Amino acid sequence: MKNILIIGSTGQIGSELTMLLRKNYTGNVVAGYIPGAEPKGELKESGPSAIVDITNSQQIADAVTKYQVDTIYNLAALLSAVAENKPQLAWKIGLGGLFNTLEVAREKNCAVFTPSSIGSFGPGTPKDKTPQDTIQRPKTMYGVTKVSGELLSDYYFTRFGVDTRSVRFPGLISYVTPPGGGTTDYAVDIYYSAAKGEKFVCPIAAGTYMDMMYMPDALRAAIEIMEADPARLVHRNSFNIASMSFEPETIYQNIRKYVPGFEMEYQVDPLRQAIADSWPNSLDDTCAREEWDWKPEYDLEAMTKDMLAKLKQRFAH
Ligand code: AKB
Repeated sequence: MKNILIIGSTGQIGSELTMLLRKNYTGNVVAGYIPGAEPKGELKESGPSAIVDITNSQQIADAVTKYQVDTIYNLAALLSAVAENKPQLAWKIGLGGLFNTLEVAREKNCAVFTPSSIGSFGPGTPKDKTPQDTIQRPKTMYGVTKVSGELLSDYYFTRFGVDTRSVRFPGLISYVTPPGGGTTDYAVDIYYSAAKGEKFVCPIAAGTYMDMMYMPDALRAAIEIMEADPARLVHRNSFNIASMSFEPETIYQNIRKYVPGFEMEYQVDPLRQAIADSWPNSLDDTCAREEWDWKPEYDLEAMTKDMLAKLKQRFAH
């Protein structure tokens, strides 16, 4: 049995991860949320929830004590493009919030999962098959918070023994909760346009490769890393994970196999394009495969079939 707190439970990852954790574990799985982003429907009905603003350490501590939490999933963050427009807030949530979470975890003996990202790398990083351990000098505030978060999480493990673990997520694609303000969001939006029968306006230039992943694989990674045998872990914060790398033309042509008349034009967003250009084309996830048996299940083809089927079903009603 585990008692789990998810901070940011109503976001893109949290809304699905909370439900999966409730299926997998018998203990309390507490949906932490901020006012204005309350859980709704099944997420609200299927388990306990609590107001937990990550910038308020007392609220984190109160939820941990009340529900005897032993594991925290810290999913609070501003995505890359939004963080670039609000760098002070991005730091406050990303790093201030992580510090609050780690302090509560240290005092109350909790394990902590905090996602990092392909955004933790920068233009000086090897672009193809980016190694696990390499140059991390990002140029965005999102990247700065992610690489600092990796360091802080490793520090709390080595200095205080807090069981911190993490993966570097690629762009995550899902039909459930849309992302907000990321650089990789186009790879979600394109499916919505195709399923609705609309033309897609792509904000990322042709030829821009980025790593992407279907949400079921990402959720499994978040759970499996926390279940991994600690004796096998050489790394902790954070593991490269990967399943597919593509550029806009590849995903467009893949969707056209199922939606033949689908149209796309380019209107490149300079902010998102500059961020994308500073990120790797593809990551090498050998360490995750060796240290905790990571293996993705979905490739582009399988993801496209599932995304279009689920979205067409939704828009048919
Ligand atoms: C973003 O685009 O900001 C995120 C990420 C890759 O971390 N999806």
